[in-house]
Amino acid sequence: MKIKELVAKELNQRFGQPEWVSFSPGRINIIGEHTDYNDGFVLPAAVDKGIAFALRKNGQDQVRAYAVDLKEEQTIGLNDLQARSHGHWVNYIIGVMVALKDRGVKLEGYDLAFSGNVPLGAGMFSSAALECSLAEGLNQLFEGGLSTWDIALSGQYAEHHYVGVKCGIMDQFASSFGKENFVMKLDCRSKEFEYVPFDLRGYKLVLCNTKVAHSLASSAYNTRREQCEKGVSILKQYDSSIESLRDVSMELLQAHQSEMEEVIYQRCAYVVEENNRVQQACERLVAHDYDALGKLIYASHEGLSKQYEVSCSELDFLVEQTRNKDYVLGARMMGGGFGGCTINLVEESQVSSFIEEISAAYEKEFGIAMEAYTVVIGNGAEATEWAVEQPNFAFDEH
Ligand code: GAF
Repeated sequence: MKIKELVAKELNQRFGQPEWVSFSPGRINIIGEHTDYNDGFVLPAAVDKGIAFALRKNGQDQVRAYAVDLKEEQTIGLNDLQARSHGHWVNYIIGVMVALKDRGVKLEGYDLAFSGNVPLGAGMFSSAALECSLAEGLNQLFEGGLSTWDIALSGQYAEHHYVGVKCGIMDQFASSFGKENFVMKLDCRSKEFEYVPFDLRGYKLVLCNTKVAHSLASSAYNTRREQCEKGVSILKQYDSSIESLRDVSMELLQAHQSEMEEVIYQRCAYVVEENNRVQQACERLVAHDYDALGKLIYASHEGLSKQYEVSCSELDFLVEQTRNKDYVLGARMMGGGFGGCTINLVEESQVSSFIEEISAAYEKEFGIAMEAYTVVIGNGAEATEWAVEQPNFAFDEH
């Protein structure tokens, strides 16, 4: 059963007929990691997998929320939008509701059921998909009139204040603005972006999921952000126009290397270089110069692993395994790090043997059955009125 039908059916069985069903996708990122919160550039795209919500008003002063995949129901009082214990899935729901209320959406009581087919913890950002799917669904259910940027920013608000990760905007942006067959080059400072045709001639992007998610991910993420800010505060003394690492050149950074701890210098150097790589990668993608694109992708991994130190042995192993395969042009860890996926640029005709070989090697090394996906680029967040979308949909088990 398709995911939208599944959540509609679950909502109907538990609470009643859905009014709106929303869907928002996970994302990939070709290059530009940890650049978004430094006001830099990113090159993400939405995928064809994500999170769906079915929603209906319930005329009560509470929200009844059902997590289909966890088989768990929670109740949220409309006047009790406090965060629950750290890591609880309900915090995503509460965070999005607070963000929408702050933007003037008049929320009433409602019921929801949600489910996902984006692999959890795979670094394809299921949490942004969840936030943006709910935000768009509630926006329609309560006629909030919010823009696509409002949806993305509401998701980011929930992440910052209710999940505890001071993330950039890349994931929620990609989940909201994604467009089939396009990647997006986003300037995270100006919020301007362009859709770049995604037409990999003879190549495919393949994700290899390590199936590990090391627990230090969110604390290390916030620490990296602070280290970048530290670098900026040092450099600002020499040039007051510097607001973020986006404004810093390698020359300036090198000139002041001795004034900062080595770790701060390495973090900053990675970000400055990665920003340059995004610009180059975008040009190489458009020019169908995949050899050069692949080299930039490998260089990104080097930086993430050695300078930014957000990789882990599983991700490094998967990247190393590609080095002697001449049909793989580039590979790197993707997303925040410490687990999740690698993204690989692979010759189309070799995709199956690539997956077979790398899975066997990974299992031998770590005893974990890796998962692989060939990337299909999809559209961003959307919501449809369910009765209109599915006039003849029969809830026969009700
Ligand atoms: C996570 C964050 F949510 C993004 O904002 C981004 O910083 C990414 O890590 C690293 O590029 O996905």
